[in-house]
Amino acid sequence: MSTDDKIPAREITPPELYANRRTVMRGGIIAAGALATAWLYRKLNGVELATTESAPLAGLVTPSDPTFQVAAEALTAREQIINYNNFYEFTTNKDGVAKAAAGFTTDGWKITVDGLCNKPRVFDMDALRAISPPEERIYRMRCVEAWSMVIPWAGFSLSKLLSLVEPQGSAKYVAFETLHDVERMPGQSNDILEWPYREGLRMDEAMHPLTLLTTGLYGRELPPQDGAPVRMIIPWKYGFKGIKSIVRISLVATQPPTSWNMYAASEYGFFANVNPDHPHPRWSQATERRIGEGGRRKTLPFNGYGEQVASLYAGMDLHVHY
Ligand SMILES: Nc1nc2c(c(=O)[nH]1)N[C@H]1C(S)=C(S)[C@@H](COP(=O)(O)O)O[C@H]1N2
Ligand SMILES: [Mo]
Repeated sequence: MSTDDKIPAREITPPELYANRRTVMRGGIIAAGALATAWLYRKLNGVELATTESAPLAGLVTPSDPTFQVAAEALTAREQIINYNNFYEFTTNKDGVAKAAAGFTTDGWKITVDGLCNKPRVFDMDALRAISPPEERIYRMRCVEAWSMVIPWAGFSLSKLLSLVEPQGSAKYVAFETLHDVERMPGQSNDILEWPYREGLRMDEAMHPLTLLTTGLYGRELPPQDGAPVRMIIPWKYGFKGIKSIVRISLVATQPPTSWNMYAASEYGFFANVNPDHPHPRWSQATERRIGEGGRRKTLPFNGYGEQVASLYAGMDLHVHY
């Protein structure tokens, strides 16, 4: 992988090619920030597609635990991942997020970690990256709107960050907040959601090793449309739990308010575990459309991660705690 590896080669990245690039990538250390983020567009059948560039991730490693790369299906092409997004801070048009977010810069980004912990701390991105090398984790992601992708995310378990700040015994939940800055996120002038976007996890969910504090995809830093510079991915939950562009992580005693639950509690639960047996009030969750493929797939309980996480919900009625 060289830094002059320009756009056309990865406009559409078939999984085989990507696998080769990964092998090359792992052969050596790549300097962070070697390539400035840049945005280019091309037209495909009259549709503008972004070919958003971002810097290669330094020191990407393969996780030692193979259960962190559990998705057996083909990867979704990078071009599709970065051109079909939900990010209401920019636009509610999934095909338009890439363009609407193109000018978003993350220089000087900071994340405050506070609340019920012994060592509250503000992390800049260098401090965050110093916690752990990014691990490449191939995870399924399933949107509540019944589409799905398989994405090579990069990051490390949120538990590593939380351990550093030493949560107190009274901390039962973790609350997350996205940047609130209407100048930089023009979609926030629309009050469809109450800003900032908020999400939350129960402490045991937050500490689960699959829960990924995510800084990259396809071996590169997150592009703006996917939540630069840092977002959550909780692969057994619906996509809306994967809050983007995080500026605050707080340890709290009670279940925190969360954006989609505030918007319509009967439709979007706090837990939001992928559950084919629990339909959304307006549509089934039994099947999904895998972006880039024809036909539909059966949706799996806990999005296929039941072996790892079902025990977290033992004894809970999943139709009550949807
Ligand atoms: N801050 C913020 N985070 C967000 C959203 C959003 O609108 N704002 N959309 C969510 C939804 S509904 C989904 S499906 C995923 C989409 O992530 P992706 O665009 O990287 O695929 O982001 C989630 N995180
Ligand atoms: Mo979603």
